[in-house]
Amino acid sequence: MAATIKVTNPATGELIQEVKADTEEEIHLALRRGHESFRKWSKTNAHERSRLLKLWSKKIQEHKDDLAKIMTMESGKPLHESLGEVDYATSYIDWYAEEAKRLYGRTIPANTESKRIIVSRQPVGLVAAITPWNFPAAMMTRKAAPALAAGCTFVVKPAEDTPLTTMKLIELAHEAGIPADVIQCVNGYGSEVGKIFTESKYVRKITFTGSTPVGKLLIRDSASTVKHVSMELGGHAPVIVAHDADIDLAVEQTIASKFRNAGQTCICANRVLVHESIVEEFAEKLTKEVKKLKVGNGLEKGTQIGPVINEKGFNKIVSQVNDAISKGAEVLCGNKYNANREKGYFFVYPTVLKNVNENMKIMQEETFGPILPITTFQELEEAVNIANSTPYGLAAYFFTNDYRTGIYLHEHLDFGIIGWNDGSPSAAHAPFGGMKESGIGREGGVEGIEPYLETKYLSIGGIYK
Ligand code: TXE
Repeated sequence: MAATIKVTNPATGELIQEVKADTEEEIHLALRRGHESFRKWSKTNAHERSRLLKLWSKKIQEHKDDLAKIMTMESGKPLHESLGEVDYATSYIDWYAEEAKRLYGRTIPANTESKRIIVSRQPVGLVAAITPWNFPAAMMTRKAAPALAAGCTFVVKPAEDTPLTTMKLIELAHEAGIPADVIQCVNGYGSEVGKIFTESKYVRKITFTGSTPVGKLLIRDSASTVKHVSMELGGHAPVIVAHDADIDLAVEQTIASKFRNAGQTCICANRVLVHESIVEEFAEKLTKEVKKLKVGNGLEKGTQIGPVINEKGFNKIVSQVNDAISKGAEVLCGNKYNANREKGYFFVYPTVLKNVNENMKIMQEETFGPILPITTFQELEEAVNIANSTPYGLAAYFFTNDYRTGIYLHEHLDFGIIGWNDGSPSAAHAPFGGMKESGIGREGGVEGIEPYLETKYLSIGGIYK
């Protein structure tokens, strides 16, 4: 295993910090500690776990500015987005601090007077999480908060690009009084740590946010010890703009969905399907607004689009744009870059493409960059078929003021999250997650604690002789 991980600023390529990569022995030790502390933590009463989670949330809010700065430096996202992410991250802790107190069981009427059946919920055990770089705070708390609330212990491996935000969050959890062995961070490279996590007999659950290919590997490797798995994987969100849509609203919300975090969001708009009768007006208004977006270092005031995370991400974006252009796509704006492979920074200017078709990679694969392809449809059924035609099923959006169109689309789109006249549907109180190859399980809402719980029942006999 490499001894250190170099964390660089994607806006400048400069080294921020070298983080020690944990050795195999250190990772095994962390897992053993997590396993050994499970009995005590799972028996800590729910109100106490709730109290500690609330203290953690409070600590994070007290360090909001430092955390946001670290996040912007290591991920590249604009500072105002990092500040927003800190709030989003604590909203999960606040939500699950309350849900911790609502882990109800039930009684089942028995088929004889002398018996009672009581169903109770108990935590699954030690949880190992692997998180991505695009939301280094929220993707961690969205897993840690329900895990701790349920009574599980938790070990996280953050993405190599962005470990610093996570390390700070863990430090704050300990300062808040959550025992050191109950929530831990280990650092290392994905495939190496992933192997240790999946093979460990101590880990009872793997929770992952990242790419679909890695998710598939983790599911496969978790089978050897029959672990619980939660997977939040890639997306390829369609936006359907019906003929009767409020075009200004559709433009505003599509931009909000697509260009946040430089398009590196699993639920961001990835392809826009516009009714042919309004495509000219939609494309013109959208392009006018997209051209105004300011690209720059996330720490500079006014920046709306930061750099993309790294060279691998940059290469994927450029290859999708070039593929689309070579197959006939028209560039309405963008297709411009400020990148330096030696220094290690990669800015992609927001790009709008028209005349795209189903044979282009951009219409089939997740882009993870600030590129928006526009195509047209005539009948709603055609739009639904295009929307459902990829292996992904995470988020979909549509714009219409006709309730019949809205209900039809809601019922026919195979996606876990649907925004109707809404480009920002995520919330701690809603069940986030995807269908098909976008994942398994839900995070957030009352559903988000379920994957951390086992169901157990007790059958009591001999009550009346
Ligand atoms: O993902 P990876 P990458 C998508 C998006 C992006 C693409 C590639 O399309 O362009 O994936 O991004 C860890 N065993 N998403 O390369 O590799 C890794 O260390 C165990 C969507 O960054 O999946 C990091 O912590 N773990 C997504 C995490 O997986 C492994 C967010 C994500 O990295 C591993 C990120 C292995 N073999 C990317 N290999 C979303 N759903 O929001 C890597 N990792």
